[in-house]
Order: sequence, then structure tokens, then C-alpha cells
Amino acid sequence: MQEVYLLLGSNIGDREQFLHQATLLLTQEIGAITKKSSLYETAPWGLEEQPEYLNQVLVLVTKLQAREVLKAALDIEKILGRERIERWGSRVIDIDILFYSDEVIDEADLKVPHPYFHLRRFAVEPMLEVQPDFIHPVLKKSIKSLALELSDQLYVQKINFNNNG
Ligand code: PH2
Ligand code: MG
Ligand code: MG
Repeated sequence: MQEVYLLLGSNIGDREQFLHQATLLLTQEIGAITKKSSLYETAPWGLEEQPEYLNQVLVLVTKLQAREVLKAALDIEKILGRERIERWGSRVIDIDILFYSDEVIDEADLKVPHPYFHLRRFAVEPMLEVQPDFIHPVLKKSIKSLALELSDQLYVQKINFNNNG
């Protein structure tokens, strides 16, 4: 079994519902969830002129290879109605692989760890909540120390919904 760390993001429509639907499908297709961060309301990174995001990190155990996880994630994005219009633009759901155990994968369409992870507060903060001592397999630093080194100062706020069990 491998441990896969996913970052979910949504900034169109009922964002909470999209994260919820994605979570159900991910459990069916990839494996059991062992940890979930809170939901975070986050300022858009990369392209400012778009609505704020909800982001969340999920940790799952899986029998799938990283490439199979990627395929399942892209299929689920499609099922939930994702349209790819512009890079870093608005989306109903985005499912990114942050880490796949401690593996390093560098292929054209699959890069793990996510190459922007350590530059984005919206990814580091929820990861810090679920696994602060995880060691980034390329940078060889803990999430805790990457959080201290972050220069991204965009707004990231942990929120509480009633049913965010
Ligand atoms: N995803 C992006 C681009 N910008 N900004 C926030 N706050 N959250 C995201 O998930 C996000 C983003 C590209 O995937
Ligand atoms: Mg993304
Ligand atoms: Mg993506």
C-alpha cells in the first residue's frame, strides 16, 4: 500500500459540495481516506481575477500506482464537470497529487511531489495540519520548516462548516 496526498480545490458554484462529491468518488476509486484537513478559504494564486477557492488536503491509502491515481483524479474532475479553459483559471474541481509516499516522479504529465507545492500557502497550510513532520522527498525538509520559509503571503484561512467531519 502507498500513501497518497491529494489537494482538492474549487472556486465555482457550491464549492463545499464539489469537494464533498470529489471525496466520495476518490474513496471509491483510489482507496480509504486516513486523514482530512479542514477546509481553507484561500485567495487565488497565479491569476488574481477569479473567485476565492476552497482547498483541502486528503490522505488516502491506495493499491494504485501514481499514474493510476492521476487517471482516476482526472476522470473524477471530468465527472464533476471540470472544463479546462486557462491555466490557473477558475474550476469546479481540481484534484492534484502533492505526494505519493516518498516517491519522486518526473515525467511530462506527472510530476510528484507537485512542483509548486512549497511555493503555495494554500497547499502548505492544510498539509501542515495533517502531517507537519512529513519530509518533502526532493527538498528534504519537513512541512513545518517549509511553512516557516514560505514567502507566499496570500490569504489562507481555516474555516469551519457544520458537517466538516
Ligand atoms: N489552483 C490553481 C491556481 N490558483 N489558487 C488557490 N487559492 N487555490 C488553488 O487550488 C489554486 C489557485 C491551479 O491549480
Ligand atoms: Mg492545481
Ligand atoms: Mg490540477
